[in-house]
Amino acid sequence: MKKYKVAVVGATGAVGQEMLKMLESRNFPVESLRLLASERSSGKKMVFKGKEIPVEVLSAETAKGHEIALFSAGAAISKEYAPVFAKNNCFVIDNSSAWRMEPDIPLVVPEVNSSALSKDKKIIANPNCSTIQMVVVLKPLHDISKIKRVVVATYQAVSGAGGRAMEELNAEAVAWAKNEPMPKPAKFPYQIAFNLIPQIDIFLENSYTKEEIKMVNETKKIMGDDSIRVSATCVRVPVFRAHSEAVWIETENKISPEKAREALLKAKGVKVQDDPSNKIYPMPLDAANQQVTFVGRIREDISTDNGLAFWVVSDNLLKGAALNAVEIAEALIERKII
Ligand code: 25A
Ligand code: L14
Repeated sequence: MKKYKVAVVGATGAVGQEMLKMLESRNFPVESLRLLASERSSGKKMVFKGKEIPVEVLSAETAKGHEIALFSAGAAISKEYAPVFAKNNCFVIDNSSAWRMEPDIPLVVPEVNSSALSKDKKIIANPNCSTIQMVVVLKPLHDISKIKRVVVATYQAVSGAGGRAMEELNAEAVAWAKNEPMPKPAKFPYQIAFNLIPQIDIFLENSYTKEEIKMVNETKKIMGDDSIRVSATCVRVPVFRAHSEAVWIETENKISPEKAREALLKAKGVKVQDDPSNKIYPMPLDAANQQVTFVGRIREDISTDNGLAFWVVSDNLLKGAALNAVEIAEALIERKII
């Protein structure tokens, strides 16, 4: 089997570290691996398959000689460097929001739309974490009967905002336990420990946040259906890993909870955890570090005719980011694109 020259850009970040773990645990065919980050990380070493690899500084020079690059260094870095890698004949799988809504850039969740990948599309966007875990559950239902409307409330873990955000929750919890003064929030606008913050990313003119509008636009693009109406409320919760979502959908024809469960039991990347009488339902503590998306609490939405309600939980750093990126790379190989 052919092996590939792989680079990870933003390797030291919360998502970058998971990218390394996914490449290793899924036995991705790696010929060589280069780790790139900002100057802050230069000189650090990271371990891949038992070997230490030095972290190098991202530059026009280190952007050469790769076949697949996984990016998670924020939108500004992606805007600047993804085209440089692509020009060097490298497929870029980009975790930031920089390219997602560009019409010519595929936005891919392999379970849903790996057919969007092609040889001439060197930059590929990895969707927003909350969108990814929602669409892997929506797609099998959409295939039974067209989804007309989605209402979703998210409960998003702090790791979505990066490594320093995890440190912030930890420091606040420690200060609380020791009865010490709360450190001043830095990554979040308010204390997140023992609190909820109904704002992720900036507010837009229509009073939704940018995160909420990403869910609206990206869902339509990935599902290939502009007519799906989506409304989201995104909330930060004091959880380290795994986003949760309460989802309500309306379909063209009625889908019974039994039929939905049956379809989801067969769906790739999805695990049904739905046995209320035994208190079985998905929770972030159980979903952390798992490579599937969990769905439970599947029931009829009694407030409308053709409605379903359910609860979706997945590790935002894995299926929401690093795992989906590596799965896109695997799909490129499977489809003989690379
Ligand atoms: O623009 P976006 O798309 O909204 O993304 C913004 C941020 O969100 C995270 C990621 O943060 C990103 O920077 N992110 C993006 N997509 C995500 C997703 N789907 C996502 N998080 C979750 N899900 P992060 O902290 O996880 O990772 C940052 C990584 O990017 C590298 N980087 C930053 N600037 C770079 C760069 N690489 C190359 N060139 C640049 N100019 C960054 O490397 C990290 O790998 P680093 O060397 O800057 O950081 C190494 C260590 O230093 C800590 N640190 C970072 N900033 C500071 C800091 N420590 C002190 N002070 C700082 N100001 C990091 O925690 C890391 O451990
Ligand atoms: O668009 O802060 O991929 O939880 C993912 C993490 C947006 C912010 C994205 C978070 C980011 C989100």
